[in-house]
Amino acid sequence: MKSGYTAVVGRANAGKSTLINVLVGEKIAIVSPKPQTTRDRILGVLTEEGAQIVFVDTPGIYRSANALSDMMMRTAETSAKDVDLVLYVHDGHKGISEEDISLMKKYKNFGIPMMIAYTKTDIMPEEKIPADAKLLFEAGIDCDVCPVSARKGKNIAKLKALILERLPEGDKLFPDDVVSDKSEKFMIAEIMREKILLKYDKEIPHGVAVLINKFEKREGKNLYDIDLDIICEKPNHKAILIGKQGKALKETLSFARQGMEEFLEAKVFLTAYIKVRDDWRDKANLLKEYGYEDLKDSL
Ligand SMILES: Nc1nc2c(ncn2[C@@H]2O[C@H](COP(=O)(O)OP(=O)(O)OP(=O)(O)O)[C@@H](O)[C@H]2O)c(=O)[nH]1
Ligand SMILES: [Mg+2]
Repeated sequence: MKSGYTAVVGRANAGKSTLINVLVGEKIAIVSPKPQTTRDRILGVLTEEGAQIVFVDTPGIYRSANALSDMMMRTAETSAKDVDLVLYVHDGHKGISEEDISLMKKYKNFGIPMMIAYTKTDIMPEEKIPADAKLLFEAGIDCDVCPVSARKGKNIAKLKALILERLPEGDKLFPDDVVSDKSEKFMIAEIMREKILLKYDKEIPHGVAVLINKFEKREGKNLYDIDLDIICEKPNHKAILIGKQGKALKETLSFARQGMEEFLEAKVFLTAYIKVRDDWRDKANLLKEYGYEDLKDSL
């Protein structure tokens, strides 16, 4: 059978996690319109008759501003090294800049087979696609460029077939029923963060971490009790998170509870506390406490 690891890399907000969710057919990573949504390396496993692709979702490339984003950039780089294929995701509707080309060249120089998923074709003129493919080729990026729309499901089967062509023959890497290397508890914290990313602006969501204190299924019931802390980095952020008379928080928690219920296919009883930990994104001990550890130390 064909099997192997495919690292999914590219700039922040390009559409990497959305594409993996569509390819795997399940939500393995959260998605938002804001850059730096994915903070960890997350495996998404697609198993089919005679084939298994292990997608490695990575934090998008973005300017580093603190110890957390430094760590995310290291994770993005390390994750793309020990794999069979690099799938570089490019947001087609943004055009192609010098920076895009130099980043693609950097990954190409890793010496691992590379392919480009040119995504978001649903929100751009079709005729731009061949022109951009030519531009890339002329710039020395001579790998396959597969135009796709993760949102509309366009060309996804073709992309999958192209990936499989490039993967080696090998044994199954994960059991058939495994779709991710992350736990349900991890996903619950991520869903909370996703709804905060969707609901609040500017630095607020980027300065939030979610810590699950309790994740328990009630005996004999399809109901989970979930208690969590929403950690923010400044007292005024806490005030914004709560909002006037607690309205913003109430709405966000209700939104998060619905997302958790869909994911768990069960009822959820959610309790959340907001805590301030000054500048936690620059404090090694707090990063560790909130689950952000350097990949090289955790592999
Ligand atoms: N129109 C359109 N939007 C898309 C498509 N794929 C992703 N998006 C949107 O692009 C935004 C970013 O998507 P993500 O999947 O979170 O992007 P990412 O590359 O994982 O981002 P980071 O984790 O921050 O690096 C979201 O608002 C998605 O809904 C697509 O095919 N078409
Ligand atoms: Mg992502």
